[in-house]
Amino acid sequence: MPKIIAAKTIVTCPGRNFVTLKIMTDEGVYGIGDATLNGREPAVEAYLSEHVIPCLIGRDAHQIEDIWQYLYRGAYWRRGPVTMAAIAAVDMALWDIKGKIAGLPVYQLLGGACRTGVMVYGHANGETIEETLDNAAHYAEQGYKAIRLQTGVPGMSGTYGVSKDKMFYEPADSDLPKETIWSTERYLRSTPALFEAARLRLGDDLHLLHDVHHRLTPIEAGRLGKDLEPYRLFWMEDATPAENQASFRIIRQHTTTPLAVGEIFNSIWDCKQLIEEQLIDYIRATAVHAGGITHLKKLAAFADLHHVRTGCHGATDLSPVCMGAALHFDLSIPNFGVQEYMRHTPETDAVFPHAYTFSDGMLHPGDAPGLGVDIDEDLAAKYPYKRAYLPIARRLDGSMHDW
Ligand code: EZ4
Ligand code: CO
Repeated sequence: MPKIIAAKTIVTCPGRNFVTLKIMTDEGVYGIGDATLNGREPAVEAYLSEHVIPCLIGRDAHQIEDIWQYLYRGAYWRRGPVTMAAIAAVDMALWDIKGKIAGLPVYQLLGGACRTGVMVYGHANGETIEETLDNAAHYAEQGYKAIRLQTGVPGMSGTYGVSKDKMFYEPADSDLPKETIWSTERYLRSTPALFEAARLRLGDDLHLLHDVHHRLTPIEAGRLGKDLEPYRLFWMEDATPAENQASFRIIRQHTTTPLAVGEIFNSIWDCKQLIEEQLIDYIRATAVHAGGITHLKKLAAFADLHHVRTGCHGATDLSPVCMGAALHFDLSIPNFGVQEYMRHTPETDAVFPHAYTFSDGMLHPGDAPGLGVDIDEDLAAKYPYKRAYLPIARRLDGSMHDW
């Protein structure tokens, strides 16, 4: 058996913060896992160093499920993003090790490929509709088959999803949370016009997506979904905060626009009702924030029984290690829907050399043994941690809203 002899965390900031766990075995094979929790990176780093790594030493690295159960049940305090990101990092690293020892890419261990590649969606955005659609056309030229559209709400600076740099979007850009303003009325008025113009200019073949980013009440979301129906969206994402799963019944009663939710979920229990009652169409839980490949596999199997497909979160705060894990998972499950793909900067790609490649609107994890993603520790050490927080949003009267 490959015995775990050491493990360590690596924190680096090649443009943004990433926490990576590296597990070493007595056979000389190591594995890596992503443990990045945007804006709370040191909390997961401490959880791993203080509470997880000491428990791993001496264990059989092949016992992925048992180690998962040990960390989940053994903590007594179950779930939560910090705990689940830490467990996820261990899980990814162990799949990486198993793949390297077997000489197989992880997707082969998960049952093999169900498709030739993983359809991804890119992010097109702009302050104006015209600018957003210029960007979308640029994505279409690069071969993307699915594009998320976000545009500035007139009269509101700092709209979610709109970035100054057209190819890279990094919302965690401030030492303390930046304050933005929000008006539901203005947003509900301006958004349908974006999709009307998009269909006119981009045609009917592209999949179009939109992220509401937790801003609406259920009845407001029902209204937006209805207004967007003529433009046949692939999905409307995070229409309302989802702590109250039953609230999605209201949205469902009012619109046939497909619904996606779950990038902040950390276990199957966050979406049990959403899936069981078929209140959503796509579940967006990710490997890093929802307990790794092992837990996502269970979640996806449960979702498959209820006609729910996957759409893993893939923003830049999920490291290339998580992207690698997601692609092996996406390739191997029957009910894959789409994978979010926000490209990392060249600095980040250099710190995390990887086997996954993009072509014709699809990503493929590659055939390197394990996850096919590595970390250049010398380069990582050149970029020390820098505190960076996501913004907050306030309504026009100054009260707090959901960002
Ligand atoms: O705001 O990843 O769909 N993507 C998103 C992202 C999230 C960030 C938060 O860490 O909603 O932009
Ligand atoms: Co989102």
